[in-house]
Amino acid sequence: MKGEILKILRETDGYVSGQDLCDRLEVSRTAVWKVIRQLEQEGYGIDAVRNRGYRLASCPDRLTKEELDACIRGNWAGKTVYHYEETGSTNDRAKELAAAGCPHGTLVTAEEQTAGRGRRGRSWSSPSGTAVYMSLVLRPKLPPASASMVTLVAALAVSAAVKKVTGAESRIKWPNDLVVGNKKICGILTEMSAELDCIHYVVIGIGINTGQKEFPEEISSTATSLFLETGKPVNRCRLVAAVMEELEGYYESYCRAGDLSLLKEEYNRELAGAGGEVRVLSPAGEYTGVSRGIDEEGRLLVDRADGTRECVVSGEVSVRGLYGYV
Ligand code: BT5
Repeated sequence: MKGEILKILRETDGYVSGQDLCDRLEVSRTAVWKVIRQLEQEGYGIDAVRNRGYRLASCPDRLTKEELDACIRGNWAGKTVYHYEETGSTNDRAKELAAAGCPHGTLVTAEEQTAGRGRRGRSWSSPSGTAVYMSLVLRPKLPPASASMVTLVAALAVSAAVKKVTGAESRIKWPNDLVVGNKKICGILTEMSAELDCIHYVVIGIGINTGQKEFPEEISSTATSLFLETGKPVNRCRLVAAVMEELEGYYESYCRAGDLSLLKEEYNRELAGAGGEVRVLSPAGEYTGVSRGIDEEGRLLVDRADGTRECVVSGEVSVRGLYGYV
């Protein structure tokens, strides 16, 4: 009921009468009053005025299930939310839920991760309360080879959501980072469970640096947060909701085409370093070339000095600008 009351308060411009809340939720006045007290204890500012009712004056900067349920308005992405105050990795929780049969679009979020992961065993700095950690379960009806494209779809969605909610212009560093200026604000980790010809599920894990004022020394020269870039605090709940909303649109384009042909142009417009020189670091060796953007399968096209074109598949490769991280 807490979530429903929050939702009504949020959607109402001005006051909602206590009676109105009772009628809509079919509960007693005392029950409503108890929930209002609970919300106040959690840091919500609620104006209560005799004969007028209740009005939401301010929200705490906390992610809670109730807040998320009230903010997320899409058709399927984030319809079911599992929120943890603290967990090892939201990707691990999402994988457990997916293996147990949770629906497409189930979202897992956390206020803090104690074992946040990047790709290939790297770690993701996940302090409490100052960033977004979320993982979404998807069940695409596409062959397993298509799953890596989901990372690019998610990058487009996060970039659009960041722009909408904060005004910040981020760019995509192929395949799974978002950068503002030359520093990373978001990383995406896509994991999958599949058989040879069918995907059981895909989990997209997204970490967005929203409020950090500083970073651990080892990443301080490559990492930044939206707060550091814009000088303004970010409403994390709205950001999560916007990512869900954007993702629905991009994901549907991806599924309709079965590849990125409908999204390629937009992705390439958002791509950092397109037309510039990059260094490709792969297990087979290192080479440089000019980045020409992605093809419809999400591979990065790199023209080498000898005139040959490489189609770089994400996975074992890293791409760096010649003069730094981007
Ligand atoms: C990534 O890996 O960028 C994917 C990160 C995915 C994190 C999310 S949070 C929710 C979900 N649950 C998880 O456990 N993970 C996902 P990769 O490209 O391998 O980059 C990792 C590297 O980024 C590290 O080795 C550091 O150099 C750097 N790094 C670590 N934490 C960072 C942070 N908060 N901001 C910017 N850079 C960071």
